[in-house]
Amino acid sequence: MVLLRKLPGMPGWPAALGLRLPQKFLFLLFLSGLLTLCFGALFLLPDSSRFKRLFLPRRATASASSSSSSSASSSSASSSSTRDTDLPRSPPAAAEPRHASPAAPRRLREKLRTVARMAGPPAHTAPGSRQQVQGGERRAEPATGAPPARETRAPLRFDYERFRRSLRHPVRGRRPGEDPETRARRMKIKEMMKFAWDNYKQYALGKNELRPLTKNGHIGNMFGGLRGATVVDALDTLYIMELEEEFQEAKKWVEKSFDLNVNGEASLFEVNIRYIGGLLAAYYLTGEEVFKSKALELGEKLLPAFNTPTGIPRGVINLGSGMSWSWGWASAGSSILAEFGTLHLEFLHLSELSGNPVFAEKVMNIRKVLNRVEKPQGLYPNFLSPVTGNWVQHHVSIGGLGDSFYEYLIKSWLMSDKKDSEAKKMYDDALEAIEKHLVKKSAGGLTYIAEWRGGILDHKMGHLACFSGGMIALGAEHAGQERKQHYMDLAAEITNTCHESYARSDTKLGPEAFRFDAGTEAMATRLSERYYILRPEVVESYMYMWRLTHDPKYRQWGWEVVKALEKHCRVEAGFSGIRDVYTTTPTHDNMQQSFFLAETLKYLYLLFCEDDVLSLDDWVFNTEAHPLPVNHTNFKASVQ
Ligand code: DMJ
Repeated sequence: MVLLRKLPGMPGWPAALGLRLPQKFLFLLFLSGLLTLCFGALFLLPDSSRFKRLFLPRRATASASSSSSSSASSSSASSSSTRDTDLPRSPPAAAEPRHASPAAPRRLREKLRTVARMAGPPAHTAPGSRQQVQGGERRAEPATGAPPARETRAPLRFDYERFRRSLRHPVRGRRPGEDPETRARRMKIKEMMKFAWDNYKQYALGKNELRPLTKNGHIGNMFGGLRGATVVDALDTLYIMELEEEFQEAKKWVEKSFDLNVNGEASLFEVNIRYIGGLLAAYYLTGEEVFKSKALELGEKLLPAFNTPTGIPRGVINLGSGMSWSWGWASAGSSILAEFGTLHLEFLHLSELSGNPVFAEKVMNIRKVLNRVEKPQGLYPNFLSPVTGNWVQHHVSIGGLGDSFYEYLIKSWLMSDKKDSEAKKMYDDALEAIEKHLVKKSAGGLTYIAEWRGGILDHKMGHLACFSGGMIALGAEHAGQERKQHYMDLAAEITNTCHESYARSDTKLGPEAFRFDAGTEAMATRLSERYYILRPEVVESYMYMWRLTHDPKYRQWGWEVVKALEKHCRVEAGFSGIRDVYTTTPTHDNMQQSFFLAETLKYLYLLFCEDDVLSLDDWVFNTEAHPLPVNHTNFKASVQ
């Protein structure tokens, strides 16, 4: 229209053509139609068209190309043009992740060469997702036309039989003669698992968790409309404990009722560790295809969360629409270290089983971003911006918000059959910095790991941080000769401190967090930190310490936990968390957490098994205690 404006002293050009008023009107009508046609044609041009790139705003196209690229971090062009105001706001109903601490607002081994090797022969990468820019907010939508993993599989398949033959130990052990007491204790734990499962099945099958007091089910808002968290979390424990009938019940539910076509906001982290981890483990243990195909299908649904300028995924994803958000409580739209840092093990297996490298590429990119960013004093803060790739806040913790990131570094190395030397180095460096800045000894001689806020120490340890005894012992096995004993000692000291947090309570169960200040040692000082929700971390460390030292005190300590669970947490219809560990008549929270079946009971059971049951030579446990095989590559055979 600017072109048609009459310039002073010059006739307008329709007038210059000597047209009358009706003719002028018709001419203008024709011209505007022509313009509309030309402009519309631009949008019909294929994505790659140079014209489209010339006319459309740079940011939208950049994000489209960055998301389809396997290495999102390299799309820094798009990140530099994206302002913070483009950050998604969290949806009002977004839930907190269960691993978050209550005080905080609840909580390339051989580089890409190895990824390619682990992910199998080159398969074509699924076309990436497109990002939608809506009302100033960037939201991810599912890859339009992205074929599911099954269709992108290379013409090779995972040879399950060959994989099983490669294991160094029978999965459920050889069962040599053993002392009757150990056997009886193991059988007791098996009975507890059966009791927990039977009650879930009777009152809550298909819901996510059992409410054992009110005898009904709980759905919650962590899993984006997915159901059956307890079923999927329990599968491998039922299998390992040889609860055959119960395992078949759980399998049948997965086959018949596990619906992945849901529409709701899920925690990327929780869906990955519980559902993908649980399904993968069930597949590797049994070879049942249904577990593999469900894991791959669900894995595809998580991919849009990675469509950010850096490739660091956001914490919340709508499994139906593929839109993703950061948690509302995470400062400045940041992503959480323990969440985006706890995808590596599962995603490598998704690539291995599908033949589609996209999963491995996503997590290798996370590592690339983490390696690039500067670490204050060598430490990894808990909040990182998925837009800039920089830390948002300097809060460091080996408990909630940080915990399983460190666990996945050492386990990535172990799972790669000790080839992923980059992960090992990252773990070694991180542990060195943690030891230097966070590890302290109390006046009473208890070793603990404090939290760090921009250089100021908070002398508290969360129950979640108690997994670290086991992790440090696992890593110590592979430290140089001179460091090995040092780390074994550190692991034993931390495990002892966590045991003290149990021993000093009236119930002999530990609080959610305990402190070392104002004369307090290994006890909760705040009312809000006195609860116990059937968490596994302390018995997890007992299990590793037992396997790596065979010191009988760890079995003894584990048995004390069994007795305490029976006394204070067992109710008429299942097991329940308690609200205060410092009273012998605690009230119950009416929740049987799915991780009680996945982790707490599994680690207790393994504590009373021979070492060849789920041998550490063959398996690594994901952070939800789902076993994933170590030596898992090179099991491809031609499709018949
Ligand atoms: C589990 O879901 C996992 O262990 C996670 O890493 C954090 N903690 C809970 C159980 O406490």
